[in-house]
Amino acid sequence: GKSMAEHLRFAVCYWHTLCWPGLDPFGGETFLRPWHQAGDQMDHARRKADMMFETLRLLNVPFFTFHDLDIAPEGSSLKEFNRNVSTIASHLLKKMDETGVKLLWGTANMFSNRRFMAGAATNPDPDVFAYCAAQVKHCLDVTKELGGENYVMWGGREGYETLLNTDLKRELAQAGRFLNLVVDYKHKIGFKGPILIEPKPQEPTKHQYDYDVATVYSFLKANGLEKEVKVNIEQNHAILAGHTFEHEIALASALGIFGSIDLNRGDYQSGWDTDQFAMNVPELALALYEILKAGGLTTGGMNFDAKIRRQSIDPDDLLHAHVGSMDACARALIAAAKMIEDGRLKAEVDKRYAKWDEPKNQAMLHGKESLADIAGRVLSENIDPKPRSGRQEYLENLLNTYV
Ligand code: 3MF
Ligand code: MG
Ligand code: MG
Repeated sequence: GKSMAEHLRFAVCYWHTLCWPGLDPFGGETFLRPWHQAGDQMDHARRKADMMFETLRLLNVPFFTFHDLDIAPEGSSLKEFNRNVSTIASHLLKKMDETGVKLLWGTANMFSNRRFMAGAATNPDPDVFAYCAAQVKHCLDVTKELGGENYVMWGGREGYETLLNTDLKRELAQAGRFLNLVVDYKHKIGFKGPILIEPKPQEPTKHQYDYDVATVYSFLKANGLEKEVKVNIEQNHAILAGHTFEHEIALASALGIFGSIDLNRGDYQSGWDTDQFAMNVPELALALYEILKAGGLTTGGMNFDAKIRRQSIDPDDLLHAHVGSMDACARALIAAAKMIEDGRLKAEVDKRYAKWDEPKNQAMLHGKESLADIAGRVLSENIDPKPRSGRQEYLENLLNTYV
């Protein structure tokens, strides 16, 4: 059937691949590309676009992703920025037609400019809220024009540093109104792909509102959007929230909001966007097992939201990084497929819950019995639960035979 790349729907991201020059909080750029230097900004933006397509060709990757600010210079007004974004978008569209490469998703950068320092849609200043509405409108228009299969929103500045200056209830209401406006507009222009919120805790604000999948789901529910909006799950963000990557995927799937993946890796030093390329096969196998159980990647994909390290001045490392991570994903996909086909994992789970299939337990589960009825039955039937094996070491050992 399908090739690995078709199953995994890999995407190269604009921001780490082409825009990031190797900064960290202690030092400046370590590798300057031509477009990081002085010169005509629109010329640089065109060269950057061409370099994106050259990278995609070398890697044979079917999708790319971008922020509006990655593809075009800001200029000195929103009018000029919109014009720049549209001009580069036409250039991208031409390249897409020539190569067959597609856009996995677009997104608006509402976190880099200092105007967003106290929030984007959750800013105490309504002018910032309005500005964000205008910026997202244009980015969604352009994403549609380019045939984007999703539209992503990461609330990079949607959070607070201290509650002492923050009206949390008001800010959450602003976020809800904003998302409803975006969803309404998406329907108005007939954008077919899902809107995806990307949860992340802890950075850059001290408390991010879209902390993790569970928090985003409760926010969607509170705003009546749980059928409209899905999530883009990032490996490093899951780890930063104290979860595992596979937990966030499994939870999103259980809640019916699993959308797409930003792939990278954090470690025990997670934070400040370390975003290493994911190369750990057993870890990826656990994630892909959950993705396969969730029905695979349909509109979503695997976007390499990962950066090469500051010392990787030679652009070859960018290719090695992507190839290495794709290879790890391919090996992990084979392992995950074996985990499913073999059937032993599922059999253990089925066995563990089998007692629920008994009619009296089905009745208890589906509301035919009251709490007092159940209590009466426990006493009259002398129900006395005994410890049962969870088979955990057996399963963890089994896992090692697949990878
Ligand atoms: C931050 C991120 C972001 C998002 C991006 C698109 C800059 O940790 O992961 O990357 O992925 O804004 O949603
Ligand atoms: Mg991301
Ligand atoms: Mg990230």
